[in-house]
Order: sequence, then structure tokens, then C-alpha cells
Amino acid sequence: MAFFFERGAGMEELMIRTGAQLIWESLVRNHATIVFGYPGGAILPAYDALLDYPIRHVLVRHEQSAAHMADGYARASGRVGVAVATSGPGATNLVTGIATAMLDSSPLVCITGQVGSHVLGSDAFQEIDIVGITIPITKYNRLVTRAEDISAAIDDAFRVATSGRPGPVLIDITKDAQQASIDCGEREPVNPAPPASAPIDADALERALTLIRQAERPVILAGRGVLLSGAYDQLSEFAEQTSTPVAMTLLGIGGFAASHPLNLGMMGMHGEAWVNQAIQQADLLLAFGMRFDDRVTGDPRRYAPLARKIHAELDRTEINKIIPVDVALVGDLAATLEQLLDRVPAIDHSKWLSHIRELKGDASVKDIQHMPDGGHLYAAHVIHDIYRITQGCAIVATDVGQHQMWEAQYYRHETPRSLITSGGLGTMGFGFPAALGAKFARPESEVWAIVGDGGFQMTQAELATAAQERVKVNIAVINNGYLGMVRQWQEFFYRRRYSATPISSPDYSLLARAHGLKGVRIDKRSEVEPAVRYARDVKETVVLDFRVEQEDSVFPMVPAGAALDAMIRRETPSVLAESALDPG
Ligand SMILES: Cc1ncc(C[n+]2csc(CCOP(=O)(O)OP(=O)(O)O)c2C)c(N)n1
Ligand SMILES: [Mg+2]
Repeated sequence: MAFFFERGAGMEELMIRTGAQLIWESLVRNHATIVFGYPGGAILPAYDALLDYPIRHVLVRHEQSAAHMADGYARASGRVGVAVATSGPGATNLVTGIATAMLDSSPLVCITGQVGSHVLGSDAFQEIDIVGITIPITKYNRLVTRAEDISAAIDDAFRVATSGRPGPVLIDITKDAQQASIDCGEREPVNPAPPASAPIDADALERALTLIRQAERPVILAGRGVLLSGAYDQLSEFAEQTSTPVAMTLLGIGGFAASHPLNLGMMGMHGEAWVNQAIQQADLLLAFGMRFDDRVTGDPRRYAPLARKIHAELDRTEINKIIPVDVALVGDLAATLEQLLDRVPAIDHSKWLSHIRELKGDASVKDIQHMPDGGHLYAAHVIHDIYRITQGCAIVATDVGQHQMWEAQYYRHETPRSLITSGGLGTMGFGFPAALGAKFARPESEVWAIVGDGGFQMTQAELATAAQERVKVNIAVINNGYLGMVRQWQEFFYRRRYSATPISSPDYSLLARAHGLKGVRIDKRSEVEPAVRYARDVKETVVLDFRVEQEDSVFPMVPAGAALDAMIRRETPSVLAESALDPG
């Protein structure tokens, strides 16, 4: 799209571009190939120019979903997700998605149109100060009022979104800046910056090695930083070399294969009982790329009271924020682990590991998939069957609620970037659009959305997007007729007063068919496997409506603010008695 004009005898070339063209050129230069968005008046010039650029646009049905799709795309691929919206309501609809990405360190670039610069500040039609609104939920944002500044602003956006701890960035571009034509030079393609490789403090490294050598009961706490830094191999090697068991945060799942004998499972509020007990009994915690979220620690004053703590983390502001630590290793996790691996001896912790196996023996939640169905269909059955049939290798995006916790307990993730879930903000409505974004990122992969009947209804309009874009994902609606996680809190802490938690649903199979998609209703355990196989076989997006037990709860549960080992357990004996049998 270059325009060349002759200028005088020197034949100097002018490259004239509109600001709108520069937006897309900048995205192409930063290797974006797909954007998720919704048009409107203030972004019209950009949408007009879009037709001339090699970028796929996915028209969402609500801008919140554009941000979630871009987020799912980023989490599945490690690349930057791009969302586009108009000014005013288009921009404000992005806010929940941006906040979701911020709290889970997901790299997004959001581009919004803004009213013309001559009316800024006049409460013009669809004018809103989106830069002001998104200050606390972006790593960086700015208003651009001149076409001359667009290219640099977008290059900065990609650099900031991906450097250090990743996160969302927003660039708000006035309509006149998009319309203006300017003479601009060619800019070089931008290559992603290499990971920050500041050397780890040698003294801290020495102290960490001493603690590691002295420890008798160590536990690794693996968080999302393992995925962000790509430290999978280093983590396995370190765990094996030091025979240290690995507990996962919700967002760390996938960073260490579920089938690895040293993988303990998930920690925290709905973590496995033996994992929380091991943490409380440990004499050394090695926190790798995690931030001691309150869902992970329970009461921080009673957290791992016997343990020295080593915190390896890229973001220095996380050090000593919640849990005071003995040693901080600030820097890229993969690089840190490599330096530790150079020096750490082979250590044998078999006594500690067999102690944890004993804890596991009488404290497991892992069995309910073995229970005779007796006419009941439990969410755990459904999720375990999906896991079994997909062999733990599908990408699963979840929504937020009980089904999210059951997914984390019963779907055993073998590969990195295969669980996509909103951990920090806990955003209902995230799962389905994030699954679509993941499918766009990795079209060769099998993608499932495991969602609740409440959360799915928040963004189910994206079924139309799936149909229009002919993108295939499988949606498992864990339909319990309740806002289940809130109902569970009401059952435990509000004397079963179910205020505003019973929720009705449309007939999802009819809803799917109304969109030209496929839908099936499942009421019995025996119907689960055929339905899952059917979903995998057909080419369209499929909605599986699993009518599960309505008043089932997620166990164990650490009540908010309690110590990590003060867990509420499933009453035994009961239909859902616990046992440690794990069929793998
Ligand atoms: C946008 C948003 N609103 C409210 C909540 C509070 N909340 C957390 S879990 C939950 C219930 C979710 O119900 P459903 O989607 O049916 O999933 P279930 O817990 O039944 O599996 C609610 C309302 C939230 N996390 N996000
Ligand atoms: Mg529900």
C-alpha cells in the first residue's frame, strides 16, 4: 500500500500513509495475524483500512469476549493477543477482559478508537476516558492524537506487553489521528525482545543452595511463571535431581506433567488434602513463579510455619508481599533454575516422599469417578471421562466456579499451556471465548470449554461467532441448575439459604442448533462417553449439556481465612466416600 510521489530532481520518495493504515502496518510489523474486535464510529477509519491488510478479523458478539479471545489466544500460544473496539461502550466493554489478563499476566494489546481530538473533554457522543479507566488494569496505556505517533505507540505496546512480567496494554487512538495522512519512513520489522537475563544475585544463590542442601522436607510450589518463562525442562530436572515433590497452583497446572511421579497435584483452597498437609509440614518451600495468592495460602500467619522459604520470581514487587521469605531469587525462572542446577547435588528425599504417600493414602478426593452412578451424574464423572478420552492432551479452557475446581482436580494435564482459566480475577464468562481464542492460536489442537450453566450464559452469544467463523470447539456445560460455587458457600456458611443462586437455562441443544451447531443433552453416566466421542467426531462446534447432580460440592475446601490444613472434608461414609485410588 505504498504511495510514491516524485519530489524535485532528487527523486526523493514520499511514503504517504493514513493513521488507520499505520495501525495495521504496525500490527503486521509486530507479527499479529489475527485480531478480535467489534467496529463503531470512532474506529471506522481503521476498519476501512483493515480490508487491505493480511490480518484476520474475528467479529465477536460483545467486546468483553474480544478481550477474552485475545487472552485465550495469548495463553495457548505465548504470543500477543490483540483486541479492537470503538470508543465509549465498546471500550468499556473491554474492561473486564483487560482486568482478567492483568491479574493473570497475559500479554494483550487493545486498540480503541477515540472521538476526534478537537472534541476531547467535551462529553462528545461516545467519549469516555478509557485511558483513565484502565490505568490500574494495564501495564501501560496511552492516548494517541497524532498519526505521527501511532507506529511508535503500537511498537511500545507490544514491547511492554511481552517484556518482563507480561500483561495488557491499551492504545486509544483519536478518529482524526486515524484519518490524517502523513509522510512516514519505513520501519523495520520488530523482533520480540529476548527474555530479561539480569544475573541472579550470587549471594542469594549461595544462600538458596545452602537451604536446599539442608532441607529434609522440601516442596516446590510451581506457578504460572513456569509457563511464562518456559521453564518446564529445568523444573523437571531440578525436581528429579533433588527428589523434591511439586505442588501446582491453579495457573501452574500444565507446567509439570500430571503423570510425573513427583507431581503432587493442586494446592490451596480446593487443593488436594495431602498437598496442603505436605506444605504445612514442609521445612523448605521453593516458590517458583508464583505469588502466594490468598487462595493458595489460606491464613498467611499460619502458612507453612515450619518452612524456610525461597522465592524465585521475575517480578520483584511480589517478594515479601504476602509471605516473608528467607531468600529471593529475582529474575527469569528458567535462567535461575539453570544456575541452581549447575550447583545443586543429587539429593534423596525418599523418606519424605513416602511420608507424603501415606498422607495421600487416607486423604484423597480422587475417587468419585469410580462410584457406581446409581442414576446420578456427577461433574467429576464427566470431567474425568473427558480427560480419559482425550488422554490429558486437549487444551481445556474453563469458566469460573465449581466446575473449574473439578476440572483442576479431575482433568490431568500433561502438556504446558493446556489449561486456560481465569485465576486472579475469577471472571465468569471467560471460558467459552477463551476456548475460541485458543483454537485460533492452535488450530491443530483439540479444544474444550468446560463451563458452568451460569458463566456460559454470560458469553454464550459467541456461539454465533463460532458459527460465522466456522471454528470448532467442544463445549461441556456442567449444568447443575445453580450458581454452584456460591450455592456451596451458602450451604456451608449461610445455613443453606439459597439466595439468588438457582438459575434456569435454555435448552442448550436447541440453542446450539439455532446457531447451526450441534447439541446433545446427557443425563446418565452411560451417555457421557458416547457424547464425548460424538463431539470429537463432528466438524462443527458442539454443546454438550451435562445435567449433573445439583447440590454436589467441591471438596476439600479450606474456608476463606482458615489455615491451609483446616479443610472441610466430604462427610464419610457417604455415597461419595473418599479414597486414594487413582486410576491414572
Ligand atoms: C462476572 C462474575 N460475577 C460473579 C462471580 C461470582 N461467582 C463465582 S462462582 C459463581 C457461580 C458460577 O456458577 P456456574 O457458572 O453455574 O458454575 P458452577 O459453580 O455451578 O460450576 C459466581 C456467581 C464471578 N466470579 N464472576
Ligand atoms: Mg452451575
